[in-house]
Amino acid sequence: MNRTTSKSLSFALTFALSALGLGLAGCSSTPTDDVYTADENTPSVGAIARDEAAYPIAAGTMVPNANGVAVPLTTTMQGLRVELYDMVVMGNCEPSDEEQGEFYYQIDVNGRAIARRDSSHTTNAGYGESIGVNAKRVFFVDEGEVFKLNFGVSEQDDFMNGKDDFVGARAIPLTTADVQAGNFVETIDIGSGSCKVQAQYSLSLVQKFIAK
Ligand SMILES: [Ca+2]
Ligand SMILES: [Ca+2]
Repeated sequence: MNRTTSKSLSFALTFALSALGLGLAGCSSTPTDDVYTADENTPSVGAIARDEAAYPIAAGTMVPNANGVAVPLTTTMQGLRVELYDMVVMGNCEPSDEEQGEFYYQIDVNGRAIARRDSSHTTNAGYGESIGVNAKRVFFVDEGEVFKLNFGVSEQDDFMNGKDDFVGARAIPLTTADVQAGNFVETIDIGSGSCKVQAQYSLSLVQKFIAK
């Protein structure tokens, strides 16, 4: 996984803001969604991964596969779009219902992050409130090829409250057969009881296979 670009970008941004005398101190809402692989950081493959390319894409064009690795598009591959939406807090993982939890997470496809907030960039949300997630990714797979959408969510606690709460994890195996008609949004529970969030995602087809 290559974070060099986002790190250097973040460094450049920090430097620029510091130069302006603004600084980033206390800015806990720094978005860390939209993490890209090395191949997805190249202009042409990146445009496809970000869903900014025009369809249909011709066979032979380098496209991102489910791992975010550039491969030549074959006539049997299909293009999919995974979209992630805000997660709703159903239990704040704190001693009191009145408090807000400090959430961080990683959502990945086949182990490579497509949305991430680390423990130093938590987002605060209480019961019924939303954890902002806004990420989408396009990639190509063959019919029947299984890829896994993985959700991992944690909630941060200070030293008074012991270690962080692990809200939960879900691994969802998907194939092109899981694409539903229309803009169908799937809802899943992560965690349980007083430490639980509800995540939403959609899977849609951006390009059918070229052959047949
Ligand atoms: Ca907690
Ligand atoms: Ca907490």
